[in-house]
Amino acid sequence: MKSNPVAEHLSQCYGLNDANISLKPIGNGHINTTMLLKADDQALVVQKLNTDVFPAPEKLVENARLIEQHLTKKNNNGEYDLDIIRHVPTIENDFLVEYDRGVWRALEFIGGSYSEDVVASISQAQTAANAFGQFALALQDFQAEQLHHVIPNFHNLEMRFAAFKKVLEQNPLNRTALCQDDVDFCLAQQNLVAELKALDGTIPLRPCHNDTKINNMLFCTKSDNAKAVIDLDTCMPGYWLFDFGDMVRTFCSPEQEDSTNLNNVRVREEIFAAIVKGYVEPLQNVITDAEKQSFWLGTKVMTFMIGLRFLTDFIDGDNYFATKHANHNLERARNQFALYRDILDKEHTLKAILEINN
Ligand code: ADP
Ligand code: GN1
Ligand code: MG
Repeated sequence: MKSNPVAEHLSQCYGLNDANISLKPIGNGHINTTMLLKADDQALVVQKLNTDVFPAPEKLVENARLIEQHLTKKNNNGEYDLDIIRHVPTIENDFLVEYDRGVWRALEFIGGSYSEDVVASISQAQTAANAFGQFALALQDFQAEQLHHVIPNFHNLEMRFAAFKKVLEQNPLNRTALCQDDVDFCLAQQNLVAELKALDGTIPLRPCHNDTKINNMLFCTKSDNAKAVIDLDTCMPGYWLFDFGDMVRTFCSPEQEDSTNLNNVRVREEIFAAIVKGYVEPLQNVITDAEKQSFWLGTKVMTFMIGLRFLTDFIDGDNYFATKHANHNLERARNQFALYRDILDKEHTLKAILEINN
């Protein structure tokens, strides 16, 4: 079967037998274009990197490979049990391929696995949170200063507000008229900036994953155990509250991140409890009390901040996140704000689960 030119080119670059090539999209990532390249019994995950988001792809690959090497050492010492996402070089020993005005990289395909967009059960939440905890523990002694800041200020809420206000001023497509209530709601949450800043110096900077969405975890098809933490592109120094908060944001709601069924967007408290239990267990000997206390702020900040980023992108004309239809980013933003509101409503319960005194 003759395949498309991209598939042919990539299979040549990576030395795949190009007899029966196929190239099919996999996953629901918002940034890169992720495809499964198959040839006979070989398979590679190939990704066209979004160079607007990652303008220096070679730095992104350097970062991910450093982490890969660190995790491999841990694995060899019996200190890390999960599979490790590994970059695959071309036959010329390059890690990036420029083709058709895009930049591609290849990763080993982790077979016998699946990812989820919505957490299906309490045990699944605990399993995934525990795996992200194991990942955090394994990176604890990784010198995070070695990492390039591939996206500077990634979780800097003050900078995210500045970007939002700039877009509001420009209002390039006059979309603010469609979302004035959402805009006002966001502007009323600016107190979170000071709350977050107040933590500086009170909790350690850690090597963080920074994108602990449920679909950045691979589960084993046979056992349903966690198989691999994936999407290491935003690993940078940060606070563990970011990773905790992003898990809450993406594990707790029974609805997809872009669901418009806002009546059902809510925090499932039992899932929240499972995240706390799963994540803290591997970190119990290293996590500080202040860090654990900061998880409440992480819960609020991460859910709100991604909503703010979706709304910013909507007003800006959908230039950052991949969208599937008009208003997709607005729908995502409203979904995240509904979740954030429910988090605020459940403050007492969620803090009690975190064992924070009110
Ligand atoms: P993005 O940066 O666009 O989010 P990801 O690296 O998260 O891209 O990949 C998107 C999806 O592709 C994942 O959610 C997962 O379903 C699938 N995937 C990615 N890498 C692998 C891999 N090495 N093996 C198997 N599936 C993978
Ligand atoms: C993006 O790449 P993906 O889909 O795993 C985004 C995250 C957001 C997330 C929202 C590099 O993650 O920061 O939280 O969408 N990644 C980048 O779903 O911006
Ligand atoms: Mg991803």
